[in-house]
Amino acid sequence: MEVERVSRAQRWTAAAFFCFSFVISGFLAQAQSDYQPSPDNLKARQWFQDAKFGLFIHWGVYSVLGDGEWVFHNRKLTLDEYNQLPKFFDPEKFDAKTWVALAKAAGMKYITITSRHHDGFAMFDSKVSDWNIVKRTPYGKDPLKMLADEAHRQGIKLFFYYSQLDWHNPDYYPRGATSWDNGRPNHGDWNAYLDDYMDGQLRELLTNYGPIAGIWFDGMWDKPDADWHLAKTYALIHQLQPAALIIPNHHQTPKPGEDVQTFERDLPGQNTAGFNTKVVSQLPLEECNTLNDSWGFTIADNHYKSPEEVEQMLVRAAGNNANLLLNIGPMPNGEIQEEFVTRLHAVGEWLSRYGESIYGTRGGPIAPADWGVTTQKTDKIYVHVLHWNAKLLALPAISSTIHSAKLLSDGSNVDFSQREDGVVLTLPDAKPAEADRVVVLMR
Ligand code: H79
Repeated sequence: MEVERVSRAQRWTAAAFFCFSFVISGFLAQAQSDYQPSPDNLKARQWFQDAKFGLFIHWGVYSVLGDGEWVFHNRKLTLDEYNQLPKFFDPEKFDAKTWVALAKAAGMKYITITSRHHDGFAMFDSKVSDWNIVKRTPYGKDPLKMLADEAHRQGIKLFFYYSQLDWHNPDYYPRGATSWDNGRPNHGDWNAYLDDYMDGQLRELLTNYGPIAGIWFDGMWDKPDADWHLAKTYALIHQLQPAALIIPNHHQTPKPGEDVQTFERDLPGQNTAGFNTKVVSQLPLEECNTLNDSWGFTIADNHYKSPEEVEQMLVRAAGNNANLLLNIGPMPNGEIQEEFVTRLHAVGEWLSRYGESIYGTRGGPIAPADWGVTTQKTDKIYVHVLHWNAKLLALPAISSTIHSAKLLSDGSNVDFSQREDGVVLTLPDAKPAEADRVVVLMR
């Protein structure tokens, strides 16, 4: 009898709690449709736009196979096969201090790391499921915790990439465009996947790691027409950390509650990749791209971009009013390969000289073109000459009066003439392997 009464009381408590949380989440969900970013969030957006350059890191149990982060899908592996991978993941060389120091040496202001990719494997200590690094690998530690602590120590911001697409969890059902028969049952609880599993993990990520700069979502394109309970998830994030920026890589126009618009392997609005939207919103913008051709560690990929190519990519992003999030895929032993390290150092060295024309700027007054782009900050317009061989460069009209033109590299004067229909610059010859000739116009 006694037992019965207690359990009835418990049931009532649970029911009341359920109703309460339903009302609260309903309220919060509605709140996102007329989302007003908090003052802290708006400040974070400013910071983000000033930061300009971030390090993207794809690292997971897939790294063991050295064939990219899609290997589970590309080889059509079964769950039983893929479940063996964590046993071989033992990154004894992982050192958070080295990773953070590398990003800083490259002139980067933030790191965005895969907390879990499409394989659903949590690279952090998650209590929501044991499909995680602490429970399943010989390593048994939480690298995201070490990275978060070190990022805070060294003063660099940390974002968590989080895949909404899941090739492992049976509750990711009905499955999406990338599904294959890997041994999952043909049923599952979609609501539980979103509300318990995903939101549960996001709650962990935004509770246990100190201030997190934001969540970078990916994979919604796998089920573009599904109800992703976005309002609820976004409200949860903004409730736990109001300044955290929500950056969704869903390839669609931004939805209520989102803080940054990101473009995969494309400048905003260009859609050379074929899956990005051409709509460019008023939100802060970001382009993500790779330092070689891969996201996750790929042993056969040696198509590394040169430092000059990366510098130009960064400059073109800035000229398009966007950040560059540049990706590396560290090795399964926790080391970052030398080819990445040397290039990142070279870009950092370049930024130590040219950073003034990148950090804290916004897209300039002249439309980006093949010859180059402009950025601007207070009374300065930075003309970035990226691809122009002639002595004279004729720019479109600039509304303000230009008082002087100087080379950023050595402060020497650049001849110019301003007319109603344009500005003509007399350029110095480009030096060998010079990524960018920057002319500073004072208005
Ligand atoms: O994490 C990295 C990649 O693993 C992931 N995003 C970056 C940051 C990524 N997955 N896929 N892609 C990038 C390419 C996109 C492919 C798509 Fe499609 C083409 C998405 C929609 C059309 C193929 C067809 C997949 C879904 C439908």
